[in-house]
Amino acid sequence: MSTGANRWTATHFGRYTVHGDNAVTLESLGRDVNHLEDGFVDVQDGPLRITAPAIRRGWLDAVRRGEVPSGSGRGVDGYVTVEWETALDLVATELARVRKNHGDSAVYGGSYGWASAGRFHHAQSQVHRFLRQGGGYTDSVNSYSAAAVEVILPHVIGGHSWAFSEKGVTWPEIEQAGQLVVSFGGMAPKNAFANAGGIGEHVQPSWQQRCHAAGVEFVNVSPQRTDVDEALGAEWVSLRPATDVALMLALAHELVLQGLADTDFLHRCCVGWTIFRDYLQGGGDGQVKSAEWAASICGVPVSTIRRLARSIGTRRTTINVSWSLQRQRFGEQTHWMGVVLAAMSGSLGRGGGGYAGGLGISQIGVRSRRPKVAGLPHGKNAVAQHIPVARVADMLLNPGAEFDYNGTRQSYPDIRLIYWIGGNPFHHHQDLHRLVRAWRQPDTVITHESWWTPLPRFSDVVFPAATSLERNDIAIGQLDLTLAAMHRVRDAPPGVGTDFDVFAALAHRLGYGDQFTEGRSADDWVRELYARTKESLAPEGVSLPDFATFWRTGSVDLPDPGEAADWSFSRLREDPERFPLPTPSGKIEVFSESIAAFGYDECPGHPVWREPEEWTGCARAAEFPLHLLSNQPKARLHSQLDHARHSQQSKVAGREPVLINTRDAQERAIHDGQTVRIFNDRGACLAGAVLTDDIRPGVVVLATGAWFDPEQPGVSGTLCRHGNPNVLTMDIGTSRLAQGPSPGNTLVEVEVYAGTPPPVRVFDPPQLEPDDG
Ligand SMILES: Nc1nc2c(c(=O)[nH]1)N[C@H]1C(S)=C(S)[C@@H](COP(=O)(O)OP(=O)(O)OC[C@H]3O[C@@H](n4cnc5c(=O)[nH]c(N)nc54)[C@H](O)[C@@H]3O)O[C@H]1N2
Ligand SMILES: Nc1nc2c(c(=O)[nH]1)N[C@H]1C(S)=C(S)[C@@H](COP(=O)(O)OP(=O)(O)OC[C@H]3O[C@@H](n4cnc5c(=O)[nH]c(N)nc54)[C@H](O)[C@@H]3O)O[C@H]1N2
Ligand SMILES: [Mo]
Repeated sequence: MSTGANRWTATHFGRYTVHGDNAVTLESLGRDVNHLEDGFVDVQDGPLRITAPAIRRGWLDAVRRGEVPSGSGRGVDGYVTVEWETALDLVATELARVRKNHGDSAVYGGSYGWASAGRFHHAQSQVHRFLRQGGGYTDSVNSYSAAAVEVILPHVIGGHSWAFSEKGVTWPEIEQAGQLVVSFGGMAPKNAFANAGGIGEHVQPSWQQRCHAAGVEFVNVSPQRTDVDEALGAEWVSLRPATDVALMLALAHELVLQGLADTDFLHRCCVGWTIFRDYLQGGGDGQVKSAEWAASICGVPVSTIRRLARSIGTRRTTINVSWSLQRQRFGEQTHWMGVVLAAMSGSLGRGGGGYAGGLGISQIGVRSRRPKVAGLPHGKNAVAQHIPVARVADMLLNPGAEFDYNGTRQSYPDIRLIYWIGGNPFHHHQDLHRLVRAWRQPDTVITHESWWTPLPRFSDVVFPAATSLERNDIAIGQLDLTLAAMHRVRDAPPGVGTDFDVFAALAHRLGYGDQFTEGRSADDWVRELYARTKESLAPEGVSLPDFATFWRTGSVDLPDPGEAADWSFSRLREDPERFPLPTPSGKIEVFSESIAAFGYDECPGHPVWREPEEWTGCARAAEFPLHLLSNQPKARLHSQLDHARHSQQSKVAGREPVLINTRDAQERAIHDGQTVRIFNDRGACLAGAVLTDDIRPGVVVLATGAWFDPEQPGVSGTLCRHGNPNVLTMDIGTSRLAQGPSPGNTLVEVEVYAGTPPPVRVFDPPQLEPDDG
């Protein structure tokens, strides 16, 4: 496709002008440059680039002997490079064998992950379409990001699983009428660096500034001071991790005591208020949810709780709950309680206040929706079976076992083949040693990757994938208005193909090639998706330029579609009978009959405080006294580009930095910059110490995303030399309701690493042998 003089591309973290030909440089078009793209171009041809199909030695030998392959050498065996035709034939045959002998549900295609920006080459869309057309597969539901909210809030406020993010308070409203934003888990500026699908405009920081300038005050309730932009002058309420629900309950109790609870709204627009009020006063568990009670759990002074309650009850307040709070045991409770606190505050359904789920993350708060832009159709999945996404290791280890999810009882399928592209489970999943064991169960694991990240090192067949700089596409981010052209600005290295190329070739071998491609090339599809977008926006009075003009100018700004008209909290407040919510009662469910009927003690009919198994208040803390937070990394998007310059520059003595409070460090004789060992009874990793007073004593922070670097691959409990926190986290669902991930409850101990630490090896490319057979 011809591009004219100027060329552009987009990533999840920005939009760029591209200079040069093949040897390109990227110039950020963002106003707030975040540097996440630094080094992206350099790694295109680096030593870790995968440039030929590669097959695990043990798998290849078994298949060539006509045997069913075993997963026991996964993560340990070396790799053989093969011809494309060889790899394609082997994979087509293996897919057909598994489907025929074990049924379509034996294929796991959940393939969770962020992949890259681009609507057509979106890896998950490609793999889902390919596997659906081939007969279907076991899929996953919900996300690692917000599983607990996605499942609980449809019961409480109604709507689809992500309706909470469309119905929350926005910055324009707060600027106009808001006075206070109380943010549980803060709104860390770095979390606005990235947005799924792209960021056309980096406006999150400027919106926050505008609200600050308009006189809005901010409170950062978090173990970390830096979780709110320093320029906002926020008050820091430092609390013990994983205790927010106790604090919120005490705030609720104080609102009642101080006569500030909005009883008119609670009676008219909510159900179950009186049951919940009894609970606050000790009903059910005999415990009054007083400020004194919460202070002893959360480590927040009684006077602060009382004062904060008064502010919340007397000012136009947004109760913002970050998603990190629900990536914890009983994470469902944090956002349910956030909604209830907002309902009590007097601000819900009045402009500029109420509940927000994740304000400050990506583009959340900037607007309510994005315009409809066409993507690659997935088609229908003939297999109905699915799992909550974070239960993948449970599924692989326990085929046939029953599990609970959102009021249903289901059983795990027996997975024989995993097809996973565009994600990195060896970054994102909890308790990685358990995952390694689980991952060995299936016969076959297939992936496509651009680099030798941990996932291909645990796969049997690896196809070399073109990067987003090597494909034409169109992009738009969540809650974004910029439809962006992504120009193919360099040639893929010889031997590399796109995900679409792989699937088209496999589909042809399996007899549904024409159905998969519909006779279109990749570039035809990009034009087609643009045409479909243009057509679907026309009835709304939006007239897009023709494709050639769009492609030449690089982007088009679409009009803000505004709020969805289906329902809103303000209309609920106005007249709950005329404007009901899409919940069973038509009101906000402070008490949910549906949830109560599920009979889950850890998630009963109204929000409750339940002590988690792991927090600094439990007996385990005698052995592992520090609470580990594994938050999103500042220097990258998850594990993406960990090998590139920007992430590499953030390392301390070559390892992932771990933040330790100065006092905790002194007690352990740890100096700034030293290599430390972080451990518990699930695993251990090395990291580089960074001493700070910006985190609460007793808390350490090791961001996610350092490439998993096991010292003895395949050996349980082995040291990760690099600093991946998921060797330490626990792999248990949030509750039987949502079964979301719970990395937020992790206790560890930290010590100076004695002796010479072993070098990080994960950035060495694996040894590849030529095919001899
Ligand atoms: N302990 C702990 N763990 C967590 C979290 C936490 O807070 N704490 N957060 C969780 C959250 S919220 C999330 S969303 C997950 C994120 O987990 P993931 O989304 O799995 O992480 P990424 O590193 O973005 O993985 C994307 C991979 O896809 C590859 N890729 C990119 N584009 C393409 C493409 O076009 N084709 C192919 N074939 N591959 C491509 C990249 O190289 C990269 O390896 O992590 C979760 N894990
Ligand atoms: N730069 C960058 N930005 C990103 C991403 C990335 O990888 N890199 N990932 C994106 C994705 S996929 C997602 S889902 C979002 C995630 O957005 P979040 O889930 O909100 O992000 P986190 O960084 O995990 O957590 C935010 C903060 O919560 C605080 N916190 C942790 N536990 C507790 C607790 O128990 N109580 C309280 N009060 N605070 C706590 C921590 O100090 C942490 O810094 O971010 C997105 N933005
Ligand atoms: Mo996420």
